[in-house]
Amino acid sequence: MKQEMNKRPTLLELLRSDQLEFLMEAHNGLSARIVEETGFRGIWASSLSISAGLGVRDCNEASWTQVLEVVEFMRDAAPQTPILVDGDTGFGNFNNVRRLVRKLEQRGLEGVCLEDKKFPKRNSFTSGVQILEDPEEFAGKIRAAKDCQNSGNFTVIARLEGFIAGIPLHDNLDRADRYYAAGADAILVHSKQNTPDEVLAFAEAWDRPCPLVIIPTTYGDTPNQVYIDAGISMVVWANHLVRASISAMQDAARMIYEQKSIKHIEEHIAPIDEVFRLQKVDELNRDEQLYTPENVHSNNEG
Ligand code: SPV
Ligand code: MG
Repeated sequence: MKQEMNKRPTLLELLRSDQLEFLMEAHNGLSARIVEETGFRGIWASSLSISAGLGVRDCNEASWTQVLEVVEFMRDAAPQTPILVDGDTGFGNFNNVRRLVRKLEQRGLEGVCLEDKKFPKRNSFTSGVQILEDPEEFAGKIRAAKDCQNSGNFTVIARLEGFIAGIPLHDNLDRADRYYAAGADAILVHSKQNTPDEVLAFAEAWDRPCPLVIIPTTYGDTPNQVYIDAGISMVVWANHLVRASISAMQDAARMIYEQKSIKHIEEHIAPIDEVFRLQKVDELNRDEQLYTPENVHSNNEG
């Protein structure tokens, strides 16, 4: 049977669309499928959430090949939705970046976001010193990523961590200019303030024809119209599904632990059939009719 046509938009199309676009975080195959069926047009494969799901810190404790395994499951589980992989610093120098890009493309991922910190990085919201990469070194990583991609649609986003590290606007603009010149398809400007002031100041000063992406985790009460008016192209909701799952799992575990029973938990959790639906067990049941000897045999006889 013919493969279904690939209908998903590309990340580049989302970045260049004339509306504000949203990427929703996912961290494994299950959450990616839920994001897709909810209707989001793109997925953010968050390093924080993938790390949390693996039970480790977001400091490159999971290796890049372990991340690759996770995003491959996500790819398969959400075949109609483009995935932007949070590639941290690229796990090394330009050469590690090249290998990452090639492997992501081979596994059907549409893009990577690389941040201008030193490897190993630490999550932007954790306390402790944030060490920035030399801007020319980082520009070389962006250039290497763009030079080695096979598909014209593969998207490389350069993420500015300057505000996170405490450097001023003009230094961030200088860095962004170099990354744009190196071929970045978009600039992600990150801030940990509880107002959008830093990213709005950046957007106001940014005059290159290169889309802007933001992660408004700490200033999430800002109306979307503010971003639209500022010319921002894409918003990343970066960690909300892993946080939702943490709360849900803690509540269920506590209830069962305290009651020493599962009698009252059913009304609080998804039914088993919902697990099977999300796993597409019905598809397997259907295909068993086609491919297993006992069914082929009885079908032929019938
Ligand atoms: C992530 O989701 O892993 C991110 C965004 O990189 S942040 O946690 O804000 O650094
Ligand atoms: Mg991250």
